[in-house]
Amino acid sequence: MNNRALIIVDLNNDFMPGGALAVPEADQVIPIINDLAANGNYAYVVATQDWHPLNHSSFATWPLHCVAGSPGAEFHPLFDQGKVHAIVRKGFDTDVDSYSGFYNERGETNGLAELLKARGITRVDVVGLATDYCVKATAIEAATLAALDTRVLLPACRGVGLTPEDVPRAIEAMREAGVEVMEEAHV
Ligand code: VGL
Ligand code: ZN
Repeated sequence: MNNRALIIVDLNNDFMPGGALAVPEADQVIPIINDLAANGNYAYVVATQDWHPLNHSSFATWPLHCVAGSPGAEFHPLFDQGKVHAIVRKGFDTDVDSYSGFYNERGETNGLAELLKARGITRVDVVGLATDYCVKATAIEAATLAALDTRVLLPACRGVGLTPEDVPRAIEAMREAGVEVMEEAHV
């Protein structure tokens, strides 16, 4: 039985080159992710979407980004949503952020675990942006809180990399949480 889902993290315009919180080379993951979503290997495809109110607490840390309803919060136009079954928004509560697609920083669900459970999903591949923030948090919670067999496909991820150690540290943290970190995306 195919019980694997693809979780596509935060392909919002604001994380793309030229966006408010641009992740280097972020647009390079889009064709890879389009191919993964279309390849028939996944029983379920879900995309998370960073989605903040104008007065969100995240803007103490980060530049204004992914403001709900703004063009920067929309997905990149080349991201093919035709194969996406569900979209899970996160970070919409003013006073609490949610790097993870699963639970916010108060532990409240965004609904992702419930969607996957309802579909009988036991394994997930996590891809998208950013390796050192939302991909990391989503993959770790997938492997731990949601108890899913979790892989991260690195060629389909890009990191913010505020310091050069951030992405390698994120990879190490994911591995320590039981995530299988894959160097290739041909899976
Ligand atoms: C993210 C910083 C702020 C991410 C979201 O998607 O990794 N990073 N909001
Ligand atoms: Zn955000």
